[in-house]
Amino acid sequence: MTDSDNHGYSRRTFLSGAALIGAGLVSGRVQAASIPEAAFMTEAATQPPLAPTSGPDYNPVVTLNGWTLPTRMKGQWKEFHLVAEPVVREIAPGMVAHLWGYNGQSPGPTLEAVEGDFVRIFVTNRLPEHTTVHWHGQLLPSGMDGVGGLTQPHIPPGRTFVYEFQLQKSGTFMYHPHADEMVQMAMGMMGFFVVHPKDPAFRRVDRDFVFLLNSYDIEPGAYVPKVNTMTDFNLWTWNSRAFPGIDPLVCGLGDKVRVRFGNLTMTNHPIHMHGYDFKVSCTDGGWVPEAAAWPEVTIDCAVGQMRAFDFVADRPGDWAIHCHKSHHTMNAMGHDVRTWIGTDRNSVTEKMQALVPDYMSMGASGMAEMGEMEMPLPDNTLPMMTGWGPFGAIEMGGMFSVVKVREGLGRDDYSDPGWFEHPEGTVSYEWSGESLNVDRADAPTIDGNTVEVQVVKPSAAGMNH
Ligand SMILES: [Cu+2]
Repeated sequence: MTDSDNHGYSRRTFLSGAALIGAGLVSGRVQAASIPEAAFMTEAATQPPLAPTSGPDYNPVVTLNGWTLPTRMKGQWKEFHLVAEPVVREIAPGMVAHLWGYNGQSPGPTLEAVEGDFVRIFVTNRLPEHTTVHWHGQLLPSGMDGVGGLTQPHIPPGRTFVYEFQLQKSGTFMYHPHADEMVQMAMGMMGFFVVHPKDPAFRRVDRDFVFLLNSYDIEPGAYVPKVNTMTDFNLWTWNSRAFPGIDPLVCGLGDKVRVRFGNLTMTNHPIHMHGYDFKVSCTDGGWVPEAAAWPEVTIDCAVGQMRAFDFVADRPGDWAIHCHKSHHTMNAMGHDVRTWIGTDRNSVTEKMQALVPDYMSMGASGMAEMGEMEMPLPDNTLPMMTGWGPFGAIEMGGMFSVVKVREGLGRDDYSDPGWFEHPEGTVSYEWSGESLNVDRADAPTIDGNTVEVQVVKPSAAGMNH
């Protein structure tokens, strides 16, 4: 039995009837007779893009460490079913967080549709408190805007609400609660919403990556975010993942590539990509006309904004992409630690170790050693900086990933190709020729003494944990 049989008239009749009454929104309620099954995702791995099965062709997006929600057509309506619920999200291998999200993950699944589509979105609330969903950036009837108390009653726990509207334009959007917003967003409730152009050729790219910038404050060893934190978060994430848990952005050589992101944290993020310049092509307000798209290598994304940039992946390599705030490429750390650079702490360390065998002094020559050492950490905690590359410790965390541009990839191949094999003679190398005296007669002094920089590297023999 088809859906239209349920209602005793054919889909064709319904479509022409809807055309007669205009938008078809009135008859929408009659059609919403059954709730589509909700799909759930249990994995944090990037899922293959979901190609359209009806309507105009489009190039589906790839949600980093996420997925796209399957839809059901019912007459002219494209139906989605979001379930707001507590979820367990792996932030990176070695750490999971107890968050709130949608359909098994935080962020929720990406919603994809086409300009002109009539969308009907069922939202079931399985949270312990009420919620709503706001469709950030969409042009829609005021009563579908999802602001609890202002445009609709809140959705109580255990109940389902329906949102119906026609997508007025293509572009880059997101969704998030507008109910107990500070708590619900601090707990991870958000998702991406991409509306593809009706014309499949319009601003088309070969690979289209999306992610949300989010942040959490989870004490080392804990599982639930502190929801009252205003700015001093300790986990800076893309799609609720921190490096090295963020999948690479895999691109075929010569592909047209788009990277889209939205910011639902409490501060701005200058997103910087190495190896290329790119054009800012889309904001949350719509497409930037091609002639006006300005070139950048870093694009700042303010709170509540969305940005997309385009480039042609014509330079093979492993290219870093990251937030340029250096604290946002760190995992959990204390921010009130003293600076010890340039000090000699050896005598203090010896005395301290006599009292506290585990005492360790670090930082006298910088903090790079933190990226190399294996310090005991509380359970369920990520190291402050971590990750190994082909040349050693990458010394990053948080909002960091790698754009991997390779020759000869299959069109839909997003699997990690491994590390880049650099052509001979193209990697920075150590000078092995004639040495130069780098000592300076005018080296800086403190109280008349030359500043001595002691290099203290942790090792099994030389340093106690
Ligand atoms: Cu940042």
